[in-house]
Amino acid sequence: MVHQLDSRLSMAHFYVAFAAIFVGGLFGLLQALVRSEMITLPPSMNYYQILTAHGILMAIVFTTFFIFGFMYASVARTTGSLSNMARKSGWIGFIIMTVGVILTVVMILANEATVLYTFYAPLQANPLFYIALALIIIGTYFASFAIIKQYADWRKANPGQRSPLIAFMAVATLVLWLIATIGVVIAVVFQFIPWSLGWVDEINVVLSRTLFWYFGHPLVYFWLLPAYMAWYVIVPKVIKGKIFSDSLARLAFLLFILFSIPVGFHHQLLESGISHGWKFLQVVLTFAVIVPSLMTAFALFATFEISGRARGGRGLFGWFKKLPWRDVRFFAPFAGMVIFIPAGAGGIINASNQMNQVIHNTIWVTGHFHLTVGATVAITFFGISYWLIPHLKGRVMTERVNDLGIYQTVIWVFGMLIMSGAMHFSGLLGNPRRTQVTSYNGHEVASQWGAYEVGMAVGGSFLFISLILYIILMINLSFFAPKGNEEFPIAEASENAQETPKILENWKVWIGIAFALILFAYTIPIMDMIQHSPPGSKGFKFW
Ligand code: HEM
Ligand SMILES: [Cu+2]
Repeated sequence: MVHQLDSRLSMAHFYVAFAAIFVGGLFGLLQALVRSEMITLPPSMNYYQILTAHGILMAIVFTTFFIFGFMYASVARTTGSLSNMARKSGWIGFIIMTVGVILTVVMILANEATVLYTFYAPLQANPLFYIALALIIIGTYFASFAIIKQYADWRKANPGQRSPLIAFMAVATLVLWLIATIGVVIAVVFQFIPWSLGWVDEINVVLSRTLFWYFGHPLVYFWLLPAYMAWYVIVPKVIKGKIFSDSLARLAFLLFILFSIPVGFHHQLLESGISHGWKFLQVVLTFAVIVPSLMTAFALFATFEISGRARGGRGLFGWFKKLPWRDVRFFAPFAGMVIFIPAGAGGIINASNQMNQVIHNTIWVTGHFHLTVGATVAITFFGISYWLIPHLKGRVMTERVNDLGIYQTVIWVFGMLIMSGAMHFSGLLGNPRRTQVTSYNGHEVASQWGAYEVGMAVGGSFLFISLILYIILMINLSFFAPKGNEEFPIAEASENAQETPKILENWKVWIGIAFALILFAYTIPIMDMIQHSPPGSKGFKFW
């Protein structure tokens, strides 16, 4: 059980996450309808304004709040209830993050910050927008402290013992987050805030974008790793199996830290001011991430096969049928895993220098991240919330909610396949992303995009229907479901696996290697950007 005081902390995060995904989803639907010319926005609303709000509410607010809610619960479940200090730090973090979110949204709705969620210079927002973003990040530092402190206390109290896997994974995810946010904090504090306040006239654009992507790429692993926590530790228990290998799981997480940070240039392949050699190095490091990804796929399918065979599945694939397909706790994360296969393949295309030239800044890219974060991560989070919310609220997920949850997942998958498929195909035909009107006066090339944009609107409508169902079910599970005990499933490591080597918990070694790789990949290009920078840019407001 998770202690009641810790449940409250988790639930506070979930409420914000649910509100964010609902409002953000509504904006997403509006965007899809506008692009397909089914509606026009009222004059008080600007397309790029809601696009900014959608990006931030979905990619930053929903994910971050859900992740911390899940991490607090996981750590409290496996290391015991949070210490007073950790819990206090968690609440301080929650309050700072929430104030940051409210201020961000207010600035966007006031049309003072229509700079999209990447807030690329030289677009310039109101200083309060950047200050609000800084608050969100500072809040996460209190939250990270709470979780890392709890883990450190556990290790002190249990010397020589292997820490609970899910707590280790939470800490690994936060190590990644803490290293990654250094980049965006430097950009916001030393570049954007002084520039937007008028203390300096100009901003070094390429440096600001580099610092953004130093953060922006590992950010995607900050979303993904909590989904992996569920895949590695929770799903095996749901299917009554064991964790295939504790050490493999730990090693995979550590490799994600190493290989996800020094690769931000793969988002800047078409950007001047960075020489080809350094872009090439980072692209090579990008592909290294395939290693822990395949390790994960291997370990998960091994668990599925062993568990399916234990239930009497025979033959090459007979075990597959024996998996608990009617259990949303398994079905949703499994759907996420399957979608991750084409999503990951698309990512390999994006990261490849020449192929990137074809899809760069087209809506293919948007299709890609709706498959990865919008489908894989979001669906896994849905799957988690079906059992975690009732567990935290002392209620049970009824069979009816389970079945409706499966429908909700299926509608989301269906909507995402349509919307994201349309985005991928029309992107290949050159359809730009982040563009309100794409008919270009009926130009021949643009006329091919119309049908796909209708597809995007249809897919987006399914997504929104799924979202309404999800919110209803979450309200039910939080406040109305029958009282009782819902299981928080945590699997054990297989007894056949080998002892986990001690080095895997030696953080100094791994953080040291991570910094060495980062210095290797970034020092010279960043010195270059500072020494040979072109004249800086003043701020622009196009809205
Ligand atoms: C109801 C479900 C959703 C719908 C209908 C939807 C729709 C859209 C559309 C049409 C765009 C492209 C707009 C353009 O480039 O002109 C977009 C962008 C985006 N979406 Fe979604 N989306 C949904 C869910 C999500 C989820 C779950 C996430 C992440 C957790 C997400 C993250 C993003 C991001 C980061 C952008 C890019 C914003 C930008 O370019 O600044 N979306 N969405
Ligand atoms: Cu990336």
